[in-house]
Amino acid sequence: MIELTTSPQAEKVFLAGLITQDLSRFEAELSLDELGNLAHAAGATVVGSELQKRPAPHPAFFFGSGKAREIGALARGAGAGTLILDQDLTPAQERNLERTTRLKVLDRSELILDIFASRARTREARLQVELAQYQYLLPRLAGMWGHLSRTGGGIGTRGPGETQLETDRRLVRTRLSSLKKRLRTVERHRRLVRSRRSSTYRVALGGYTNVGKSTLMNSLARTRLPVADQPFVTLDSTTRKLYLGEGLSVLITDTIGFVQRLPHHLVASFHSTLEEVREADLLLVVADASSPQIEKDLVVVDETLESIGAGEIEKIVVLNKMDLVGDHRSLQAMAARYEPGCLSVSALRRIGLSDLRIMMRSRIHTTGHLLGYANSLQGNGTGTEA
Ligand SMILES: Nc1nc2c(ncn2[C@@H]2O[C@H](COP(=O)(O)OP(=O)(O)OP(=O)(O)O)[C@@H](O)[C@H]2O)c(=O)[nH]1
Ligand SMILES: [Mg+2]
Repeated sequence: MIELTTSPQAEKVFLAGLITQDLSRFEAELSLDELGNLAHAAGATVVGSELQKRPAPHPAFFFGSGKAREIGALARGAGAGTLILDQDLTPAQERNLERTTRLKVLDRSELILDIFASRARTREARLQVELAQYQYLLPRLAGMWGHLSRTGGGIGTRGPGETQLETDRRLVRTRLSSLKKRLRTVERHRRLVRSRRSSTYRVALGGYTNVGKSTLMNSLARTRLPVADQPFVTLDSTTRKLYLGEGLSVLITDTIGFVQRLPHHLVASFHSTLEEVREADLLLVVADASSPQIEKDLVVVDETLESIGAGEIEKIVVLNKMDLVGDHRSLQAMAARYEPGCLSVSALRRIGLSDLRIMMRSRIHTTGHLLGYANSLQGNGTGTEA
């Protein structure tokens, strides 16, 4: 287990969001709770929050301008130096809000990008996060320089600012194309490794973040992947051979989790990591059975899988953390909703794992021959590294 703690000088942040026609108060509150968890994962302390009811975001200020001033005063009064918005902002909204509230303003995408940047460990994950960050930055450069020339004001700021903007745009574009080139090399390597494994049946763990995917991988395949009660602990993919009994072995991959409104830049730049999911023959869609949000989370997972081209892959829904659910009837009712191909387990307490292996075997027997996986159906590996 890795330690992910908040530093004593944690940045104090205030959270804010909208209740709109598409988002009820209850949903907006749950979403704000999740934003709080994300802020905590980024090392911040949440000192307060506020929601405003509006049919749609104000095009210039996001909130009404009076409400924006009020939120600024509330946040500064609570000691916050940063305001984090639950929805995404246009570059103009972000700039106007910074001026009105006199706070540093971040939106949900920036916060998620920040967590990814601090957690990325492998070369591939770092390249992918950097690519997403620069893509996010590019349309905002103009505002940054406009902002500087306004605040700096006076002689000598505007001209150099604009020249600098062109220079910066060029630098960012050059960096973007170099990152894309380096990622293509990593992707080629990954494809090569995958093509060597192409005769073996592939299973991928997918699901919302923090539901226990890596814990399940560790329990099934005897890996020692980092696990923590934090979102986005896993940002890479790890593949191992897994023996399922009765002469069947498969490759199993643990990878990145999803969250609602995952920034599209991130989904696009994590293309090669997510390819491990897209190319799987079977997905174990892991869900947290103890979460009050389970149904909504599963909808987000389905939508994300669809958006990355993995919507049609065979699935088993794994209701994890069953040890935290006291009411077994509600668990059975939940499992019945996702039948056929759903079962309850506890990855941590190793409950239900044999049933999961049996269910996987039966799926592979139904589809593996059709897919021509001779190795899977004859292998006898023992969970060693692939
Ligand atoms: N009680 C209980 N806790 C569990 C179980 N499985 C996982 N956890 C806990 O849930 C938290 C998240 O587990 P991870 O395995 O890191 O979850 P993940 O889905 O890989 O999360 P990310 O990689 O961050 O997306 C950790 O604190 C685990 O100890 C379970 O069956 N029961
Ligand atoms: Mg994980």
